[in-house]
Amino acid sequence: MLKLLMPWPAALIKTGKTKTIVIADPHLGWEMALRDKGIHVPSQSSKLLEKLVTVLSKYQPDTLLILGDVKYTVVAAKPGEWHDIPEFFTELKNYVKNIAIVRGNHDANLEPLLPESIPLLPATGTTVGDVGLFHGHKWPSPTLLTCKTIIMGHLHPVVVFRDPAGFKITRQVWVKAKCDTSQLSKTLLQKQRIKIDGTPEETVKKHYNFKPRTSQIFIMPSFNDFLGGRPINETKPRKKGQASTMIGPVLRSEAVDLDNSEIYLLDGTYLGTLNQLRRL
Ligand SMILES: [Mn+2]
Repeated sequence: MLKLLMPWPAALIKTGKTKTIVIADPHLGWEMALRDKGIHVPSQSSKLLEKLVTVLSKYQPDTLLILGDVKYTVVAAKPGEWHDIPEFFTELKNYVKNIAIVRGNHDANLEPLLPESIPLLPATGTTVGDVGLFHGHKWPSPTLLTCKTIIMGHLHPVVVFRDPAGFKITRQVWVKAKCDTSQLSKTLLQKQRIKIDGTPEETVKKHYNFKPRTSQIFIMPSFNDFLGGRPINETKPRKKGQASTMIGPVLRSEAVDLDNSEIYLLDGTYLGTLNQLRRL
């Protein structure tokens, strides 16, 4: 069972035995990059920790899964991160038994900053019950096709509105899109260099011995609300035969119908479809 934990940018996945909280893109240490430019922003790590502890205390999961981009720097860690990140996880361990991380594009060389008990899972993703999870900058593993629902991060989706006075309002959002099972199967098989024999679904069945089921995808808001986001209603609609301007291979593929995706505010308010919001 999957539940979006409105108003938190977090999701809960319950299976028969397990309870997992999922968050994405905390980007710890983002403010340090600003400091290099002379803009002083106090460390946000303690605020993020407090927010996360509130969610963990309320739902008491046995596992916390972070869907990539734990840190801000892409490759090397900055001196501040050597302090903030280990401390963040050491403190978190007081509130949840297991923590796991799916690698994002900002998580190179993250290992030395993590307590040994925290596994770093590959960017191709993992599954929890009937939910497949991956960061979003790379193609997921075909194994995720066993799941009806896929969740990704990486995009940091926001919508932007302008009022007549020219004021700009930016809000973090959840994106819920339909996913074409056959098209996604086809693309993932091609990425694995597997020759399609019959339909893509039949080929998945033959090679992996399961029936692909993925029919919807959620794009999570970033857990760090201090960060900027990608204004998804300022992107162009997909034109037939043309690649979309969205980031990440899955969203660029024809498998995900972003134009008709449903957009929700963090508090659960339904705003409309992406196409409707583009007209604002
Ligand atoms: Mn990312």
